[in-house]
Amino acid sequence: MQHTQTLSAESLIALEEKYGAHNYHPLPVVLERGEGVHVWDVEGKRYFDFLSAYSAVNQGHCHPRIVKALTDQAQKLTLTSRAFYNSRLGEFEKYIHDIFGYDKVLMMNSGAEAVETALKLCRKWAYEKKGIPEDRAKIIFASHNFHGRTLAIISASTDPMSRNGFGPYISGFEVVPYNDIQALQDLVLEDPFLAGFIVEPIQGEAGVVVPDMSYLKAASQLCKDANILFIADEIQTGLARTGKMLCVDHAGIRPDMVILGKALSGGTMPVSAVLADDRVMLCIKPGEHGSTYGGNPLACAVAQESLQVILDEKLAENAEEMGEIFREGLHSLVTETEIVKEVRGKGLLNAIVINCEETSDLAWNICVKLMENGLLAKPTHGNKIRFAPPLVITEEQIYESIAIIRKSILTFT
Ligand code: IF1
Repeated sequence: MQHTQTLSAESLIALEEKYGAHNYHPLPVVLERGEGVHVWDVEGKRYFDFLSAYSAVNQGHCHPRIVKALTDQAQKLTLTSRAFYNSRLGEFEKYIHDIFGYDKVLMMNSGAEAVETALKLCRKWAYEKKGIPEDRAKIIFASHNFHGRTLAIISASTDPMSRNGFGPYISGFEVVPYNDIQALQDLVLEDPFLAGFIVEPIQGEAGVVVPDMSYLKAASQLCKDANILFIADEIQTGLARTGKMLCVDHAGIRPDMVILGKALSGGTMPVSAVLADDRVMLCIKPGEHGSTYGGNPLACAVAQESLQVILDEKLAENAEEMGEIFREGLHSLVTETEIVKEVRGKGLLNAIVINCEETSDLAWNICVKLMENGLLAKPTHGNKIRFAPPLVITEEQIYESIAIIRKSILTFT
């Protein structure tokens, strides 16, 4: 039976308050429908979505081709487990091999699961191929990283919100300052048990921190010279978000492992993947890793169409072009008003740094004003507002969004 909306926003919020865990602090808006760059709340008000579910909706909300792939497959076969073969996985594995050029892929569900998979592959490779003594492998993370919320991943987090109160932590991780090649080199030269370096090519959660493009290339070379696996977490930056298919493409490097998630399914269902060559991927043998839903036929059907939409609609090129317009359109705020410190980003992964303490509620209040003016965005780490619309956004929509953002911010000066 068609679900007809009867409850008001207030009553729906009250239900979440009463019956749901309080692990988020959402903006006071209740969304009911999405299409392209727009979402509508339960009162029928339309918004530009400038979060894209943290870059999971790069192809736009409810993209018709992706929804069709979902519904067609859902009426045939959704899940078999990997106890048996299925008719979609092998075809998708070759498809993603042909796009990214890695020997193999290991399919998982959430981004954190794929990151955990990459960490396990890295340790296995260290013991079986690099010859590091059992249980001595170390993996390097960058400060202010965000790779998910599992106990292993938060054990390497430098963010008190993500980490505090969840000990004891998992050992075997080192942290170096992000975008500091000397610090990475010092560690690499002194520690013989290093197995890998996992890094976001642009740090999303930290507030869209774009490193020097020389950093990624130098870090990749350092790892190669020291026989350490370079692991790129492209869960948020990948799949055309920064103006290239992978963010590392801007630096012209080929990581030893690439981790994908979010927009891999166009925002329909959790699908993630780890890409690697045989020398790494085959270190995990049958029965040593897996998941009930990993590589299910529904996920493969959706992921294949989601990737094809990115290619067919040239979303990377559009992200590059619209991103330039977006930053250009907002740059003058830095000189026009005291409250904007910086406008930064790459492609359509951008952020505005608000000139206030991280504890201030100014960024939040600006986001409430943006919401009133018909645009949804969310602060990250207190004083940065991330702006990441679906990559299908048109030039006209970008200019309309710039006007809303300017108007909203200038009401605070
Ligand atoms: C939340 C942050 C963004 C990610 C990168 C792995 C994962 C994520 C680079 C894990 C997930 C999401 C998680 C969500 C909010 C959002 C987020 F604010 F948490 F940090 F985008 F920046 N690597 N990011 O960005 O993927 O397991 O969630 O599928 O946890 O609040 P996941």
